[in-house]
Amino acid sequence: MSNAYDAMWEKLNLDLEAHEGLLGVLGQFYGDIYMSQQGRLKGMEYMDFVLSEVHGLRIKELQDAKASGRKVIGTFCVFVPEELVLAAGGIQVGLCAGAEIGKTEAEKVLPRNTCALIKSFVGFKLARLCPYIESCDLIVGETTCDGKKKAYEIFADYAPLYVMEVPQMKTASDRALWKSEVLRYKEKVEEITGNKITAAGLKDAIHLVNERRRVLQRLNRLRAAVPSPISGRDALLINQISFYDDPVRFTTKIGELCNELEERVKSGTGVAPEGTVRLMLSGCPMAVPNWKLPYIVESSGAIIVGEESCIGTRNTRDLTEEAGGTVDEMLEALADRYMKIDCACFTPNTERLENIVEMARGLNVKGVIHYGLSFCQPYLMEAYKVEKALNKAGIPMLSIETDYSMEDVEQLKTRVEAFVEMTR
Ligand code: BJ8
Repeated sequence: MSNAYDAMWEKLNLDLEAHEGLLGVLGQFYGDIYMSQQGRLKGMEYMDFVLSEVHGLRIKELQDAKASGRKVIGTFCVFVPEELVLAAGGIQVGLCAGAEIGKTEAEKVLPRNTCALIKSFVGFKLARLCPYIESCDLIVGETTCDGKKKAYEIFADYAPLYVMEVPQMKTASDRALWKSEVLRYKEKVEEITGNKITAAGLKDAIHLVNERRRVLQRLNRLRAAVPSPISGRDALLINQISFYDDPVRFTTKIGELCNELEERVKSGTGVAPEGTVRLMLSGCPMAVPNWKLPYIVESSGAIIVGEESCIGTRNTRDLTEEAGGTVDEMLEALADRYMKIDCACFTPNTERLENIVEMARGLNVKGVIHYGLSFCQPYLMEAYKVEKALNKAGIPMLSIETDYSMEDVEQLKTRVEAFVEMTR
């Protein structure tokens, strides 16, 4: 079946047949998981539209921006400071890595026991399925987990890659290293875009990214109400879309959706039936279109009211200080803000344990589901300490280890249902 965007995708060297298959599966999956929900907010129509145009209109916007001289930079990790790209007139997109469609291709170059997220981004590139990757003038990797670090060495043979060094600890020398990496990246962004980052440009960019974080914080505060006015699936989708939609438009649209949520909270309208168990997710990021676990949880008598994840509060919790006037003051503020990220790649990582307990208490949840992707050593190992910290606070935790395949859905559902009953 031909599509209005075929010429654009062909120009981007996508495998058109396989890509059509991907869009077909995505559409069906979205219909089953999202459109089947009851009592959705009117504001979610925008998300439905963005998702339906995920490889169409948004890619066209990126191509038009490129034609006017702007550069597109892709990232895989919330450590890469978007503010620098925006300050230099570029566009940053998060490269999603939430589907297993390119797995066969990925396993030709990666060991099979690699996490699904890594296999996904390598697979998307090798199978020529992602118009975002193909639109990028630069892709930025980072030295977080060993899997990503080594996979980038292979990925670099196929795409223009730059790697930022992220420290593993949070001592003064780690902070100094990170600041020097922020500076090195600033120079790289200036070189790629051909634009010098000015104080005025950086100030605007910091404010813009903070505004997007603020609106997502507002969303989090509103969904914390009892009863929760929005499903966890919809809130996750909003967070996922925040990584690639235009930041100004996205912030406006989520502001409107929050107004609608406010009305629901005022009138005490919840999205789920009375007695639905409030749970929180914690762990590895869930990139588009990874909706497997949220769907299982929310069709097992529970509602997800928060995600302690990079596609969730880890990305929105901390704002960058906006008081700085010079480029250097603002770079210091950026370095400080990003060093607060409590990824499991850090050791020790006690802030994460504290943040999880505080979040679970604040959200008034009955339990936490810890989500670890198979072969993800940082999160799977840290789950032990997370469980200990939560149990000490009297909050039960269920640890799930899975990947992107659908083979274990029934088994997961049985475990989640038992956990939901236990917390009840
Ligand atoms: S700051 S969580 S986005 S690194 S799941 S690839 S850790 S083996 S994604 Fe992440 Fe940045 Fe940290 Fe956040 Fe490795 Fe684990 Fe795979 Fe992972």
